[in-house]
Amino acid sequence: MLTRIEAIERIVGVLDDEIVVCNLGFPSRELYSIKDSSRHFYMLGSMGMAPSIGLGLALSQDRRVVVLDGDGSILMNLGGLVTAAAQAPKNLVIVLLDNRCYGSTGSQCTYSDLIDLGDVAGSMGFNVIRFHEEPDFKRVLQEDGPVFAHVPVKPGNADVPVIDLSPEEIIERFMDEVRS
Ligand SMILES: Cc1ncc(C[n+]2csc(CCOP(=O)(O)OP(=O)(O)O)c2C)c(N)n1
Ligand SMILES: [Mg+2]
Repeated sequence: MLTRIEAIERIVGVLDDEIVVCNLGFPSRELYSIKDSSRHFYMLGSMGMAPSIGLGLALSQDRRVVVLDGDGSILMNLGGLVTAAAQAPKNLVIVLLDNRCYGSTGSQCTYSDLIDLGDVAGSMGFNVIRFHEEPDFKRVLQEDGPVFAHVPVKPGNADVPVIDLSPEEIIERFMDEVRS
């Protein structure tokens, strides 16, 4: 099984001009340390909102939107996922980096241990792609959306620094990118 940063590295390796909305905490720090881009929106503070922001972006422009989310955050706003499934934009890809815990705050267990979030997303109408060992992210980007890629990852965070951009810098350059 990959660590979260290894999975993010592989995703970044296949991205072209997709827009990325990334879960808060270590996932965003890890993405930032692998590669920074004006195409990246690093969530700050709010768990559960990345798919909702991704949905709005997918509905309002044509580029593919890749949401990198965590199990704890997905569970905090399952309603946002239902709305995304019901709106069903073809250009929306949600990648669940499932470490079965709140990894960024000390790896306390989530209920992802008890329920299968791939099954939950499938019952909502997502095109679910499941991975176990080596994820094929090229395939994830080729499928019709809305896609829900379930990627199990090991608990633990990489030793990466905090993001040295202000919230204003993150949103302003991101919105310039999206409008262009
Ligand atoms: C509403 C809310 N509750 C708690 C927190 C504190 N918090 C920040 S990140 C995080 C864990 C997120 O877990 P998950 O989405 O599974 O991502 P992981 O770090 O495991 O990749 C928590 C509990 C928060 N930011 N917002
Ligand atoms: Mg998690």
